[in-house]
This record gives sequence, C-alpha cells and structure tokens, in this order.
Amino acid sequence: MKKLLPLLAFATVTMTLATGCGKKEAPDSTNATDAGGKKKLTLGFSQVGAESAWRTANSQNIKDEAAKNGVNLVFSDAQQKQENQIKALRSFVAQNVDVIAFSPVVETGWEPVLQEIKAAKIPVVLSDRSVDVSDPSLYASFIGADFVEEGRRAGKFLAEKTGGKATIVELVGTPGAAPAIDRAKGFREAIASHPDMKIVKSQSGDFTRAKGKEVMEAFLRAPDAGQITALFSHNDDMALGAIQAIEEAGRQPGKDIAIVSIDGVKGAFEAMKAGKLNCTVECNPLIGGQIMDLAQKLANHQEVPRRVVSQEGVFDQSKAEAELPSRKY
Ligand code: GZL
Repeated sequence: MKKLLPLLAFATVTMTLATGCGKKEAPDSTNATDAGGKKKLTLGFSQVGAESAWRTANSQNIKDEAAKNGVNLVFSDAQQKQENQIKALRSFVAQNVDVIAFSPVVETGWEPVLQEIKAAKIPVVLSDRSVDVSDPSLYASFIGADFVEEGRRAGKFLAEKTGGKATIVELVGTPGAAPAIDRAKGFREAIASHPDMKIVKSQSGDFTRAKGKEVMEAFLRAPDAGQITALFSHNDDMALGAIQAIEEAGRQPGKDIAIVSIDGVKGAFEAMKAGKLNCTVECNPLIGGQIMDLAQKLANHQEVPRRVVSQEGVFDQSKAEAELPSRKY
C-alpha cells in the first residue's frame, strides 16, 4: 500500500454514504478505480450510530483514513439498531465488497449474517467492539480497547480518590454492548477489595448525554439521594449529562459527588478543568488507519493478528489543563 501511495495520492475517494439501513444511495460503488485505473479496495463499514462524541470521532477518523489510503468506503450508520446493521452487512454482500468491517452494537445475534458473509468469502474485521459467536472463523481480526481494564482503571481511581469509602451510582452503556458488560465487570473487580465502596443504583443511559442526564435526575429525586457520594459512568457523554443534572439539583459535581468516566473526549477534559469531573479513562477512537491496514492485508490474502488492542491512558484533573490542547477528539 505504501509504495502505491504516490499513485493513489491523486486518487479521488468514492465514499458512498449509505442510509441507516445500509441501502446504497449511489450506483454500484465496488468498481471504483484509482487515478491509474487500478481497481480500489472497497470496504463496507457498518457503524453503531452517532450516539456520542467518541463515536463521531471514530466515524470521522475512519472516513479520513479511507481517503488517505485510497480505500473506497461504503459507510452505513445504524442509529444504534442491530437490525439496521444486519441489513447493511447484507447489502455489503450484495455489493460484493472486498472486506467488511463493523462495530457491533451488541455482542449477540450475529451468527446468521456472519455465516452468510463467510459463505460469500468476504473477510470481516470487528472494529471497537467484539461479538459473542461459537465459530471463531466468522471474523478475521478484532481491533479495540480492553474494556475490562478500562473498568478496572476507573474503579482503582475511585478507590484512591474516596479512600475506599463511597456510595456509588452507575450509568451503564447500551444493554448487551461489549463495553457496557466489560466496563461493569472491571469496575466491580477493582472495588471488590473495598467493602465500604457500594454500588447502590445502576441503570442504562445508552451512552448518550440526554439519557445520562435523565437517569441521573431520577437517581437524585430518590429519597436516599443524599447518600450518593460517587458516580461511575461508562462513557463521558453520559457523565456530562449527569453533571448537568447534579448542578440542577443544587449539588457540586466533582466535589460532593466524585465522578469517574471513560472515553477521554474533549468535553471531559473541559469538565475536569472546571473541577466538575475527577477522572476520565481514555478509550481511543482513532483506529481508522489500523482498520485500513487490516483490510488491505486481508484483501491481499495476508496474515493478520487475531486481536489488536488500542493503547490508552488515564487522565485526572491534575493533567487536564496541560493535556487539553493536544486532544484530537
Ligand atoms: C467504546 C465505544 C463506546 C464509547 C461510547 O469503544 O464502543 O461506544 O465508550 C460509544 O462513547 O458510544
């Protein structure tokens, strides 16, 4: 790919943006060619949706990296609905794309469509989230974070921050999604050795700011709300919504309610700088270049690693101001 770059540098990228259900808006896009007339790699990508700042940064990076690498991207946004993803995956098979990548909104329910893709001999890359399937040959590679470790890091921070004593409410991600399941698991592992750290309420905010605010408002309306001393949010968007709810309830986010969340989006760094969020555990959305590399290798029938883990850090208030200018998402 690298040696082709000079040729492809002038290539225009045909990016067919499909609607949520994967229906193609443009004529058949899999015969795209580069400036030299060579057929380009066509990658079908089914994205979860646009539910959070993390997701929109992930989508933009995938589109940018497809353009940079001369990949013909057929992109579909499923609006967080599995049935839309399944329709999009089937439309990629019908278009006979070279490689399929997708970020599965939930872990289960993928065997039938993945069997159809396998029968069509189209290689699959899992982006960001994994699937729970019995047949490992249904996908070639999974690139994404270690969500259990992210949950552990959040729990470890909160234990240190609160001296091992906290009455915790939890904003959970999309029910059945790998990051929701695994972040919850890792967080509970990390606080298990602190008997005075108790999760008293746990409810899904579906990874969105609006739902995160709504659920936190309900937590704060309950008769025992005064006991809440900490919030663990599975992503920054729900945490930012919760911060709004906490302030509207007359309490001080980041002070009388300690808050730890996950993603590391710019909004989280701004909230930490304002003293309203105590920590964000980074989850890197900028994996588009690695996805294009995996897709190219698979199209060339080359070996690819079964698992690629994104590298990430942990950022608390003390680092927020210095780090903010260099944040890319
Ligand atoms: C994590 C990703 C999650 C983010 C959320 O890799 O799947 O989905 O944490 C996003 O912000 O909605």
